[in-house]
Amino acid sequence: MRKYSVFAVAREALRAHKGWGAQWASPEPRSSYDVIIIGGGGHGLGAAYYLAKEHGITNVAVLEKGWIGGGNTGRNTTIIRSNYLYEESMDIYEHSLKLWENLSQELNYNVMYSPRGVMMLSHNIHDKQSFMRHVHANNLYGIDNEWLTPEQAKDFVPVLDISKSARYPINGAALQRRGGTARHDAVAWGYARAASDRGVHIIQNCEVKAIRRGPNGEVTGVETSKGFIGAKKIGVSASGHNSMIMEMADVKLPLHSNPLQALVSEPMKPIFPCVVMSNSVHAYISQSDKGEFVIGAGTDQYNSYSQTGGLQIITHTLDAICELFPMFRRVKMMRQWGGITDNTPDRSAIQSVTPVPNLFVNAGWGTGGFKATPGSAHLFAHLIARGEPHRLAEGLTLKRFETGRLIDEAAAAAVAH
Ligand code: FAD
Ligand code: PYC
Repeated sequence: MRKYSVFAVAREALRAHKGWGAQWASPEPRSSYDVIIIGGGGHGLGAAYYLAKEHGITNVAVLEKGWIGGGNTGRNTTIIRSNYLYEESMDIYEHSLKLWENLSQELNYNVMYSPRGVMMLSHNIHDKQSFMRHVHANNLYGIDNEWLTPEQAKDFVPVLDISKSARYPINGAALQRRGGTARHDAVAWGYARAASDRGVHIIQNCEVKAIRRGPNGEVTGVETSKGFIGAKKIGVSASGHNSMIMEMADVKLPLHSNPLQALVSEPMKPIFPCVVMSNSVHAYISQSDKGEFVIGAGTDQYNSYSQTGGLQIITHTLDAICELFPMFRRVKMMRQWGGITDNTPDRSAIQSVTPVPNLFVNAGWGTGGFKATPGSAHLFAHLIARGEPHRLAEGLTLKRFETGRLIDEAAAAAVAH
């Protein structure tokens, strides 16, 4: 396998041509804004779009230290689903899934949302009990999720080996048919263009280095690589780096950052109709519209801000894929890359006011925040505009770490992260 980073190439392209998305980027920032959002990923750009569209707040800047969508938004494996166990999770992920269903029309930009189904393989009685619990919880909450026998699973994914002699035999599967995939960087570009059309400034190559505070502790602006920019309100949405940025305002968050990797194969003819995940074996795979198999690896167990990850993690993942799908053994892998996830102790996100007046945070989406992008952005905009959480995000505030009422969405990524 060749270790080759598309991001190195992209960085060069950015330097040479002022970056992807340059057509929507504002060249220089104003001296101050009503709202600054730190982080030009899907969540930050989406929040800016909804601030403008739903709250009439257009004097907004999104500050991005690199190029928009160059963080986890452009590095993930694009799995979209809402089959979570707890109400706090189901609320926001189902809200998000509903927004995905109409997002291309909403933004007039094809985000290639493809509800091709997300199937979770069960290999043993523990898996089965756990997935059945999810199926029942989801159905009671009005969310689609169904249990399939091995034969029904094979009908849906003909290349599945359901023989008893398989290395990891399958005793059934849970299927969310409305789940699926989307084109990740299109989401950033779609929100960027739509936000820009409404007057939002998108400022790339603008790293936030410090948060300035006024006499009552309230935020007054940020020191950046392009100088000081004033702000009445600041929303921090810088996945992987949130704890570092919040420390600039003396707020300590319960987060740790870990690398997470993915890889894609050479393109093949269409053969794989949906997303298949196996928690017990830790492997998941789908096929992109270009024909590449998209494969996600596990999280490195050590904390790091490096966007690479350990080689042994991906070789383990490929072992698992080859055991589950022996027919893929001779497929060549083309590219590998990593992102940095920020993770909470209960594997659920944080969307919250903070002890610092007019400073808001959207963090802790860990290995599963791509699917949350529209929902999170929509509810984060509400939080920033109104100063209080939306009903659907009430469970995600920092309060739970004071009271100890954690959510414990243990299988948050549906694979063993
Ligand atoms: P990002 O896109 O990371 O945006 C944050 C931005 O903040 C970055 O662009 C960064 O450059 C910028 N920034 C950081 N520091 C500063 C600063 N000081 N100043 C200015 N800007 C700054 N989720 C799923 O739901 N499904 C999946 O299948 C899935 N697979 C994944 C696979 C991998 C390999 C990885 C890494 C993640 C995966 N995720 C998945 C998680 C998902 O990618 C993230 O949760 C989500 O993309 C976070 O989006 P975001 O907009 O918050 O962050
Ligand atoms: O959230 O489904 C998910 C996921 C799978 C791999 C990474 N995230």
